[in-house]
Amino acid sequence: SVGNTDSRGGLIVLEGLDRCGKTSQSGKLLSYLEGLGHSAELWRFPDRTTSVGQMISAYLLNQSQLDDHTIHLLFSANRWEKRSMMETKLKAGTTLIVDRYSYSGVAFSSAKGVDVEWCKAPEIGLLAPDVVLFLDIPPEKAAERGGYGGERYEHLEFQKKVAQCYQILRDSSWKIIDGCRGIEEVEKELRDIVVDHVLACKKGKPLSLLWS
Ligand code: NYM
Repeated sequence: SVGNTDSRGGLIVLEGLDRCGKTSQSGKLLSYLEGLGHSAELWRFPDRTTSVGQMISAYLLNQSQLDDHTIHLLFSANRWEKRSMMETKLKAGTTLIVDRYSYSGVAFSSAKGVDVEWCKAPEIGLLAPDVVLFLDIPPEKAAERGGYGGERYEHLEFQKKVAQCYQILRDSSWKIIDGCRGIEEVEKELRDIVVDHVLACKKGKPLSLLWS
């Protein structure tokens, strides 16, 4: 038998405000999936290792100034430069857990006043996530967690605007997760959702493209 040559990995995206717990939960999900014997990798955007990523990093660290549209397109380019590798990995059966994706791109830029449809346009044709896990936490609560790293965007007033912009991006691929609970409780909820989606992908759910 040729086995499941059609089975692919899942594209699992975590989104939310800064300090919502995404990064810790992404790591936990990776260990969990690997423990179950699935092939999985942890990815994040921005990917600061590429030359585009280094320009983004300098901007976030306030070491450079860029026009709002310019930085938006760099964030998008940073996803486009990873698109083919992403598709290759998924088709080879590896599940990708991705810490931030196009929704961060649109939410953070439109929070600065850039038109939402303009923000979405360069994301069209990127791979659509199988599920978006949105860790929902009020901006005030995230700010209380402390440790905003001092990068651009990391202050309460701006995060409130980002929260509103995320709202209008919600669609049927989103799961809204109450991120105010303890780390283990959130982890437990995420595990079941992710496993369901990984299995659906394995069984042949087709890949689709943004925005769909
Ligand atoms: N960010 C992230 C954007 O503004 N646009 C994007 O497309 C992405 C992926 O970068 N405050 C913002 C959100 C974060 C910041 O992300 C850096 P992180 O997860 O802190 O490295």
